Amino acid sequence: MKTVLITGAAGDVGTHLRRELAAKYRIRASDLRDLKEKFKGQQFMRADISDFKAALRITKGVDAVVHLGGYSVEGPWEGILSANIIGCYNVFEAARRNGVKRILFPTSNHAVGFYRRDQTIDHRVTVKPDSRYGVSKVFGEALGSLYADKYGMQVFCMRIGNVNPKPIDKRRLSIWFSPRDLAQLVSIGIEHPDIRFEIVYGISGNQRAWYDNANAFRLGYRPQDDSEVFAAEVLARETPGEPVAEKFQGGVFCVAEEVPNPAPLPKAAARSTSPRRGAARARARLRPRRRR
Ligand code: 15L
Repeated sequence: MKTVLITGAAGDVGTHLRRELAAKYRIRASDLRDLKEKFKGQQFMRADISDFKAALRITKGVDAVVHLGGYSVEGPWEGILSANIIGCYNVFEAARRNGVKRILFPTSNHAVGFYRRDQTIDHRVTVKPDSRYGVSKVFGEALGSLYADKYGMQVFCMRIGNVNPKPIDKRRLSIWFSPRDLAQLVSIGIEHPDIRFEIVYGISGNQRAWYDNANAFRLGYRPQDDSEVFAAEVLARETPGEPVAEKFQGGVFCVAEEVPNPAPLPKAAARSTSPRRGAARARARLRPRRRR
């Protein structure tokens, strides 16, 4: 059985993944915070990845790293710099020094969030980040490319949409990623024999997808879920959003200086992160307002 390090293991995505992969891999879970949910047999190592020694400690003796750790939404530059730029570098470099060949990097739809919603994009498009957070994900993709070309590491970048048991709004109908499809794609990233450097989209088989996910399908990904089964329910509660946020795939990340994490679902958190409310907050913060 392979040993897989999951950084950011206490977060929502990390928790879904640990639950889904519990029987398949020996999981080493790492985070700054305590784990909200624990699964039998999973080792926990507390670490702050912005500290290189800590990154060295957690990457020792594993077969693969799923590097979820970091700042997961748009926010202040200092937080993104330390967690997503310095922390990401530390994890790649520590893995290399520890002889870990395979790294799965969950990048984000926000690396390409300034593509319009009427466009279909594949894994080869020029990046168009929609936020400082999106830029940090582009940094991680570029770092992965460097470590693949220069050091022969095997790097699997998943531009993740939104992982949730159900899609939470209209935008997420296009980028929804069910926990079991996440687990399938991550397993491909861990197991596929021919990974050198790949970019795929981390979404379910959504009819409303904005992505041509041919690269994931080529590697064997066969999503089991499609957001369409939730479409009527989701659209019934949707209200018109801010025009710039509505025009681009990245939604409110395209206008806001800060975006709260939309998970967990549904209740208050889902309501408080609707594009309309997020955009209203964003309008108040924007200096100067960007027009497109
Ligand atoms: C992301 O990249 C975030 O990590 C996640 O919290 C969501 O905001 C998601 O994008 C999204 O676009 O819904």
